[in-house]
Amino acid sequence: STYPLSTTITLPNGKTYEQPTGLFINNEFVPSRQHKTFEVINPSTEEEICQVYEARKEDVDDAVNAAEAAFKGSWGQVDPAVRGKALYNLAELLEEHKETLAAIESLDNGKALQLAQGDVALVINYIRSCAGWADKLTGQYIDTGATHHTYTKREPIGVCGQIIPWNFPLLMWSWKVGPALAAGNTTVLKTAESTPLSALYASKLVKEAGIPPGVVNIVSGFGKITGDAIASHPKIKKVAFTGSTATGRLIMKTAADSNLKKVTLELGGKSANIVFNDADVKVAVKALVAGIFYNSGEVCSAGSRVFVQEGIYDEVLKEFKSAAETLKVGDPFDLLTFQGAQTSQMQLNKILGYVDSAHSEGATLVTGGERLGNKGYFVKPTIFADVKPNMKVYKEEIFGPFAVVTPFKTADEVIELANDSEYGLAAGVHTKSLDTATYVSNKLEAGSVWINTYNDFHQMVPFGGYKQSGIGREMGAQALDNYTQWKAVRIALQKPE
Ligand code: TXE
Repeated sequence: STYPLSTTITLPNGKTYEQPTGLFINNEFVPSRQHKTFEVINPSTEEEICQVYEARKEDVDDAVNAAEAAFKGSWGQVDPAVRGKALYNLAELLEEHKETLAAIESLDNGKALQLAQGDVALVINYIRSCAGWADKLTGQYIDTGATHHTYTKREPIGVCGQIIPWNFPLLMWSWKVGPALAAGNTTVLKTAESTPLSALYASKLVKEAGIPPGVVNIVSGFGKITGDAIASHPKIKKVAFTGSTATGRLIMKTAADSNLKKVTLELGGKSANIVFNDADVKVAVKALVAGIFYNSGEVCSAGSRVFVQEGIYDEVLKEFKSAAETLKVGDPFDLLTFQGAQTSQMQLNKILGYVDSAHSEGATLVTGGERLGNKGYFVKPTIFADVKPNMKVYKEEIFGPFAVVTPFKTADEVIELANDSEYGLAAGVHTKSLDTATYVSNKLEAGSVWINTYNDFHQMVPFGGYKQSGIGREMGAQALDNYTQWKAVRIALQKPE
């Protein structure tokens, strides 16, 4: 028996919707060639939501062929304003469907519905922003003297492969699809195996927006099979990846060994969130909470290493503890919930493993440090203090609601501590002094520095990593660099008769 290409799902809020389950190729939902499906789990209940079709190499080939035909057809050639209009239509449709999209995201990922609503708002803003970029990718005239007429133009790269994670499924879809399409590329995107649902639902809107067949193709599937088929594909000219540093490294190797496709990566982090003696404690603690408990700590830029200057160490720790203990953790569909479930059993186990490690290495448990309940992947907001730079929990990305707190004395000392990491994604600085904020942010090796705020995203602000946290920037003007290549044209001039 064949699994249906669409299934009715009843959401925890009682509403129902139609969830597509096929692969999305050429603007149609289709079963995979082998007709294999895999289950999608609700992380709050550990029950199956539905099954979706699993793409294998031959399905990726189908998707790439569709994307290549679409690129050679109208999409890569059309007046860019037409692409802009289609993306604008898509933003409008996402807005119309925002309640359903947020609910799907919450159901599939486990995140609190109020946070999923925030994700969807940024998705809409970002797709709309990309619509505006479509007709603004201009080149330059270069004066090389009267003998030549020389200009540059920005051209799309072609078929892009995009591989995304499970912590912000729809937001990562938008960061990938938006700029790729604005610049005239076509795409084959693989969602994460634990969270395939929102991108499939959004695919219906892609078609409705008037984006032609083959421009966006979505292949649900696993990393080693579907992801590898993308990274190694000879017809894919560029791969964009968000996920772990280990997998990013592998994708870069595969890209090099296949056809040297261009690579952009957004990887892990162990970001420093630094509080100085002169900080407004209330504002700083709010930013510490946003840094590590927002999205259940499943944020690449999570402020997971908290540094507090000695003079207010005890006070900040006390306030941070009490803030963590008053956060509402549990049912994502309760609109008062701040922290929902971790996305998978694997992540839950990983976090609890780090709790054991912190205990055995002698860190001091301040709060949390255990699973909440025994159904669903919930973890109590966790803080360990007196954490030393040689401990595993200080060095490694945990990707959960798990902060490590370390005291420091001087600005130079904390800069050195913060930079002593293979990662360099983000950092936070909390102070009322303009001198401190500027001095420290200039010296931090991080792609984003938030001052008196944290995890504070905007569609026009570029985001990406220093060091082993990545290559390239997403959002803002910089995202278009990932999806365009410069062509230089020189025309030798002869004087007419
Ligand atoms: O990541 P993977 P996982 C970190 C975080 C987390 C850890 C493990 O610390 O605990 O990574 O998570 C696809 N070729 N981050 O195992 O493997 C995979 O199917 C091609 C941080 O889930 O990086 C999924 O679509 N693709 C991060 C995507 O890569 C492959 C977000 C991410 O999975 C592949 C996620 C392969 N060989 C995890 N193997 C962030 N930067 O926000 C896997 N994939």
